[in-house]
Amino acid sequence: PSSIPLPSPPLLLSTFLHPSPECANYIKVLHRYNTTHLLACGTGAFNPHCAKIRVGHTGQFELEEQSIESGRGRCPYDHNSPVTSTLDRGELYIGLYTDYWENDAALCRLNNQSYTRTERDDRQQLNEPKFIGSVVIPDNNDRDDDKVYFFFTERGTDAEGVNKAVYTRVGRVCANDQGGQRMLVNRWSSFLKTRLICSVAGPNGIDTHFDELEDVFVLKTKDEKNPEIFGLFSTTSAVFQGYAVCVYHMDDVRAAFNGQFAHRERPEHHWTPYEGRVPYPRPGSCASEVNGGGFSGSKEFPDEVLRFVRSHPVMFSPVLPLHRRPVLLQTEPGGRRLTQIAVDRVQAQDGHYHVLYIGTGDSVVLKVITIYNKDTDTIEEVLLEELQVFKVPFPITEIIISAKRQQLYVGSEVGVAQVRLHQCDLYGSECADCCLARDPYCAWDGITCSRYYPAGVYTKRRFRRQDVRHGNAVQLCNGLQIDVGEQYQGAAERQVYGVESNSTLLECTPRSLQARVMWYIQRDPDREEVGGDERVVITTHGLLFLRVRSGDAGVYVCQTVEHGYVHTLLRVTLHVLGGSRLQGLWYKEFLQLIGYGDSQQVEEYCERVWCSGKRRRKTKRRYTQPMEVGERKGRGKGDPHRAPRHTLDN
Ligand SMILES: *[C@@H]1O[C@H](CO)[C@@H](O)[C@H](O)[C@H]1NC(C)=O
Ligand SMILES: *[C@@H]1O[C@H](CO)[C@@H](O)[C@H](O)[C@H]1NC(C)=O
Ligand SMILES: CC(=O)N[C@H]1CO[C@H](CO)[C@@H](O)[C@@H]1O
Repeated sequence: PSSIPLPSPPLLLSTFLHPSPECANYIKVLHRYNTTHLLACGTGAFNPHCAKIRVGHTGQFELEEQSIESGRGRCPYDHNSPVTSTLDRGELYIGLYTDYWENDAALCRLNNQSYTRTERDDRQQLNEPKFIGSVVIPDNNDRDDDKVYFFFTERGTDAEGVNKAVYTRVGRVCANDQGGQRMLVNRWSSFLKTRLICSVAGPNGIDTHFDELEDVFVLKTKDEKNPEIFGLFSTTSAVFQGYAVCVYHMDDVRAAFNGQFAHRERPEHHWTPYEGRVPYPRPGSCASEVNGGGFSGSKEFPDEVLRFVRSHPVMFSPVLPLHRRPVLLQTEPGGRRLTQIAVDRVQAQDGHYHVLYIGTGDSVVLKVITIYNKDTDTIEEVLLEELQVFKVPFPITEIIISAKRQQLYVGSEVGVAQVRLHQCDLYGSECADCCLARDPYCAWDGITCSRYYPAGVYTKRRFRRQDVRHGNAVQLCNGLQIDVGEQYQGAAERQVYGVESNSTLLECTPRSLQARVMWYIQRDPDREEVGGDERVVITTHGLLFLRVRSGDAGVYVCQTVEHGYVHTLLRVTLHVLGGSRLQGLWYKEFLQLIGYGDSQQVEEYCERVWCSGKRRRKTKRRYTQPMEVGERKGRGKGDPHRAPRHTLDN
């Protein structure tokens, strides 16, 4: 091909040109190689190739023909084959099946001079792995101590063939590992691995483990030595289907690798901590100044160290997640399949938050925050938005955040979509709506719900109202708009005409499903709550009179209560007309009769009575504006599956 299409995996553009989809060139490895070039490797119809692509200033891509070379060992043959790679200081670190038959799984480093990898056919090192993620993380300021971490799943190796359980692993090597001199030539001399745990405690004391890693996201922080690691897991249990997100801190990862080695006399024995003497330098450590500088490279390590690391690649302690449990859990039967995760760190007025973007099997991206309550040791999930990214349901295969552009790039087999990280104006035009949304990107600036910037980013910022942790709109928004008691500023006024003995609906739909609706009838000077009975029913669409009576006439107030915030949505004046008086009257004549000569009000009345279906659609669209692609759904709280579902009904 004269050009390798972007962006990354899996790419189907060329399927249209080929009779068989397998023969397309799927780009499986794509990295920024240097300031001017990208490195891309594709399956090339079971004939992997790599090439450099020049990136022009104006965004055009040009394949360097002379740079095309074999991609064997750098790209799988089959586009369905799992692969992960990361490029650091010109070196490519990659986990993949290197051969056509997918017998040889390896974690490798490639550069122009050398090729270092895991041992072939060593099931202790890798056993039917599925590669998910990889990242280079420094340990300290000595670059020779940098470690490469690989995230993958593999089968347990207990008693050959009996235990086929899948475990999630984090494995690591020294970035500067050159292998051994006499043994372990071109093989890692520092490869170690341990288990990543993501589980919930069961009522019977048996934990449910989420062992199948689906995706991993490494959130870089200012301290590059301590990124936060987010794992999206599923469970393969026969009785229970679910997903979980667990967060890991580097302290805990390092503690596991600095802990005891696991040891087993024979494959059918249990793992125990290795109690014998551990050789020096400690197996798995790097040849660096920090480690004493006694070895200029791994080729100088004593054979004893290499032999030990070869026979004890597993650590005894697993890595436990933050708070010892998932931050997000989805265990509802028939719930959504979750496929991808990306995380943005957002500074809000009351601290910083992790906004999780979770891709599903049906083209949706869930935007969620999780809030840990130290006092109760509980985690609250708040679903902020549900973004239908593609119109057709396809699994999300990639989510990339651009902090610079404040955009999300979402990939699936059908294409790539660009979605804004936040669209604060969709939360409504009032302070309370903005606060109750609890979106850390958004705050009430006195006029609109708009992007929140921490103090100092822009000078002369107005006071911003935001409360992500509690969504306490009463405290924040009172004084801006007094909405309790007898004052109803901002509430819509409406007239409704009912015909005696016929049914009448006083329409009032809250913006959020979590809000509780209350109805009052004004009986000067007080008001009375409408309780509802067999004749008057409180429905989700409003107050329904099955057979309205003349005594029902009056002023009705529709209020919602959410997080203690009372919001008056509507004041309706209900007029009840005697059935017999209507006979033989044309509606305009009738209105004139009761004193509504005003033509605008007549039109309104017309619309309400005769065109009510149309009108309802108009008001609904305010909550669900179509996106650049697909649609953006409203907000909600708690479990993603109890999220409000505002549907487009036109
Ligand atoms: C980037 O790499 C390409 C391919 O090796 C090379 O031709 C180019 O000169 C490099 N650019 C810079 C700025 O080093
Ligand atoms: C890679 O190595 C080959 C042979 O040793 C050499 O000809 C080539 O210039 C090297 N390429 C780079 C980018 O260093
Ligand atoms: C105006 C109107 O809709 N009137 C109806 C009220 O209900 C009675 C019986 O339920 C109907 O016969 C009327 O047509």
